[in-house]
Amino acid sequence: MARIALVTGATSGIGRATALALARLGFHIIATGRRTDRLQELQQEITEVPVLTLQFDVRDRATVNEAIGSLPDDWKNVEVLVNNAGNAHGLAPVQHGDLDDWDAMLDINVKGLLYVTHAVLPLMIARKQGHIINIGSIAGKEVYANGNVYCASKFAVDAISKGMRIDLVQEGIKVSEVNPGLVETEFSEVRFKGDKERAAGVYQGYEPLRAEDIADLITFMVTRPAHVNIAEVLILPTAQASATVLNKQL
Ligand code: NDP
Ligand code: 8X3
Repeated sequence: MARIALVTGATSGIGRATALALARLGFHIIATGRRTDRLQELQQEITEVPVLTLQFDVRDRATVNEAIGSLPDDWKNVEVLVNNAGNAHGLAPVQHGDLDDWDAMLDINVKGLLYVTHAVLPLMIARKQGHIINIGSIAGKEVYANGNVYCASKFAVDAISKGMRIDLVQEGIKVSEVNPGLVETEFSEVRFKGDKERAAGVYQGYEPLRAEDIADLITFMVTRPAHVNIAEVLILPTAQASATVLNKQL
């Protein structure tokens, strides 16, 4: 039987690299995101295994359920779910916070992850097998200045991951959490609302992680024997010691 992996946020960065890496392992890929053109590009790039794309916004509960519910029978046995879709929106002190940014981060990073998981779980529970990998962050371990709500969303991912691991242990389902430090993706461009120069500055003066580094870690996690679960990993660039301590050489 085909092994199936579903990756949210596969149109960019960590999710895209993870979809490519899991395809190289032989997983049939369900790639999701909002940008249809990017999903199609990814589908064309992966030639070694079948790829099914689902376009939905993780904030929209009905659409999430409809999309997962629409999976053809031979795509329903999702073995690996990578809950990756998410972003930071803004970087401002709480007294100057933008309410739309707050809604976006809590709705996408927290509720979106829950909606997708809720839709996929029955398929895993029926088989008493599965592996859920949640992408948290160092921001879910340490709060930094102006990170307030983004950090809260990632602290929530940390709590939800721990809770899922407890609740799903009797179902034979592995739950893992990957907490990256600084990874050069479109993340900062989204955070700074398209300001490419400001976004590029985040990654100057040191070597940040690449999306492929996170995909490598996920490859390692999903290739462990059935009795081994890598529950939680903090993965940083060598130049990063904490959320705020960085060896920048500018
Ligand atoms: P990118 O901006 O490159 O990718 C974000 C992905 O999330 C895109 O594929 C995007 O797809 C998807 N996404 C965003 N909003 C939605 C939505 N409402 N519905 C569906 N999909 C959505 O950033 P990264 O690859 O860096 O981020 C991936 C994850 O890694 C996030 O959870 C982020 O918080 C986390 N992370 C990132 C770090 C970094 O330094 N880059 C460090 C630690 C954690 P589309 O726009 O097509 O919908
Ligand atoms: C992304 C890393 O440090 O910008 O979660 O929050 S950071």
